[in-house]
Amino acid sequence: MMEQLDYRTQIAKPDYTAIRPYGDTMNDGKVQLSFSLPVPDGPEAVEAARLLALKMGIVNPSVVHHEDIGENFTFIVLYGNCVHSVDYAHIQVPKVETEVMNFYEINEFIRTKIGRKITILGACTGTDAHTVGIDAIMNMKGYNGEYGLERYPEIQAYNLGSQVENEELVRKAIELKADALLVSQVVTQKDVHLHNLSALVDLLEAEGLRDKLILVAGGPRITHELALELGYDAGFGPGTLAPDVASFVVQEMVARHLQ
Ligand code: B12
Repeated sequence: MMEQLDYRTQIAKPDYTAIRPYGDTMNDGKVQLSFSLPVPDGPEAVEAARLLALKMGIVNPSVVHHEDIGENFTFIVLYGNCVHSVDYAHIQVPKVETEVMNFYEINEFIRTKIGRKITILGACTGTDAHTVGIDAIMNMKGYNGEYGLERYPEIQAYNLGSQVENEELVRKAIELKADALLVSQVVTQKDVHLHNLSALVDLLEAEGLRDKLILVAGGPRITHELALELGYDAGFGPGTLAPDVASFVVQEMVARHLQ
């Protein structure tokens, strides 16, 4: 039987109940993997990589690059065909559903629906020293064409920087009467982010503050689903811009009568 073709692209239509990676023909399962092995470079390293790929469900694995990266470690790049598929049609992912407004709409929303300036604190907490993510959201000059929250006339934005202890963040939240806390976690080694994010929720609950403010987590490995599980109101991942967060915060404040 002839495959069904999309008239614009002339590419066979995928079966959404069994999605596989796409290389150059539908369902070919083509993937590229890269990883390091703790063994010296050589034919044995290449064979080890090939055997591992087979165990991962990759058929016809072909190592296209291998390189000594020092101290008996080898960097590998291989291609192959993934034989597994997933049912895309039935995937449901929790996501932030609020409408994203622009800079002007957000300030107008605050003026008309909240009626006062709001206070937002941002910090990269615990031992995490990666400031670039939280700066992208907070900094006056902004990121990727969008002003950061410090630029918003209706928002008093305080960026506390990196390696901020949860206790210090809570102390500042009380002092500045924060409406929202934005917490950045980039390092996830040994699940340090999970412990740190949960500890903040516990502290806020102990202070009777948790329900009185909007709590948002963000970082490259943070999803909305994870944030909800940890007791946050929302989670934002890679590519987030200030209006995404600000839109959520102000609409959530109104929905929860926190004006
Ligand atoms: C720059 C960098 C550093 C710099 C940080 C400088 C600084 N002032 O920030 C320095 C050199 C200090 C550093 C140190 C380390 N780093 Co580093 N670093 C990076 C690097 C290359 C880029 C990170 C970055 O700036 N991204 C750009 C920003 C814009 O993206 P983002 O953080 O994802 O932010 C966006 C979203 O996630 C979201 N977002 C982020 N936070 C928040 C918060 C809120 C509330 C919201 C709404 C949204 C939001 O919005 C942002 C904009 O869209 C990454 C690798 C990579 N390519 O990502 C490694 C990386 C993050 N580092 C890593 C590691 C391991 C370390 C060290 C532990 C290394 C070491 N052994 O010493 C140390 C840790 C230091 C510490 N105590 O934290 C690992 C983390 C692995 C892991 N999963 O845990 C990475 C992934 C590198 C790697 N592949 O191994 N690092």
